[in-house]
Amino acid sequence: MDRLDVTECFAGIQFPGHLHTEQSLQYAKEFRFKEGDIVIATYPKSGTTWMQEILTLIYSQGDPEVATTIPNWVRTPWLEHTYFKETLKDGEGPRIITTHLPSEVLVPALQNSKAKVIYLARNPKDVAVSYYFFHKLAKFLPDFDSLPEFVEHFLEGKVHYGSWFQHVKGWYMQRMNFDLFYITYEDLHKDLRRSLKKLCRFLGCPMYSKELDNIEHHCRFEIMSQNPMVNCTLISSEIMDHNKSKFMRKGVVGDWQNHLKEEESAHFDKVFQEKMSDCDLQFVWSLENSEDT
Ligand code: PPS
Repeated sequence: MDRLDVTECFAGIQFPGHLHTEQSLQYAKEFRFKEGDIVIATYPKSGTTWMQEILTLIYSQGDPEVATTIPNWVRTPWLEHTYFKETLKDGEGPRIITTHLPSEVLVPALQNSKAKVIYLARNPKDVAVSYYFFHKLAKFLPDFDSLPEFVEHFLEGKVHYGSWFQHVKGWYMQRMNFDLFYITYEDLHKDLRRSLKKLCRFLGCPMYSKELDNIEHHCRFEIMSQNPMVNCTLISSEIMDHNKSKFMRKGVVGDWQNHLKEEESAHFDKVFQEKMSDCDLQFVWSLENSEDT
């Protein structure tokens, strides 16, 4: 069942019909989390795959065996996907569950659970650019003629998985209600070692420095982009056209500067200020001057 051209609407949000059905989304909404479950929650293109790899490596104490032999969608399955039920395993370690669902869908299930949530956010200009190129690669996402056209839809929240603004604010606001660790893609870039230590502390996983060295090494972009278990090259060209773009595309902070014109960036800033005015979140837009907004 490919359903590449189908759009599934759930909780007022559009999802690709490929791997998402009314039933799979409802199952996700009512999922019974267990104590010890770890949930990676992200808006698309925020570094989800990076976090999946980091958690895999934390729970293998830096040994790359699992990360290089088991696809990431098996070891850290997506809660809302049709295959989730069959894929989620009760293994020796904690169950690592990934989701792009917005907080409003999952809060009822999570607030009565003892699951730990890691929310990873990324500056929205880089998210938008990465997401645009992903639309070229992924045949289960709609076509857009140009980046400005896509950015307009993105700013209005009229893209699959909904509004970036609502997603980030919605999850961030839940940090008082359950065990939630908020971190950004840019934090991982700026100081991976420090971010790993903070994550390990949150997860209650003491780590030797040699193990941290190994985790740092194996989750580098250069290594991950060559790993078929995460770089999506195992996915057939009927579902992803690997000639159009790469899943592990650039992996940098500030690539938007190569794609958005000055006036497009200024318009983006204006919408960002308006939509984020009720929130104290800061974002790093480039690492050259580490300018926070
Ligand atoms: S998805 O489809 O939502 O699961 O995509 P997601 O994994 O969230 O985001 C993909 C972007 O993350 C980049 N990425 C990395 N950057 C730096 N280091 C590492 N190790 C890494 N792994 C993934 C990936 O390249 C995508 O960003 P862009 O900007 O398109 O390169």
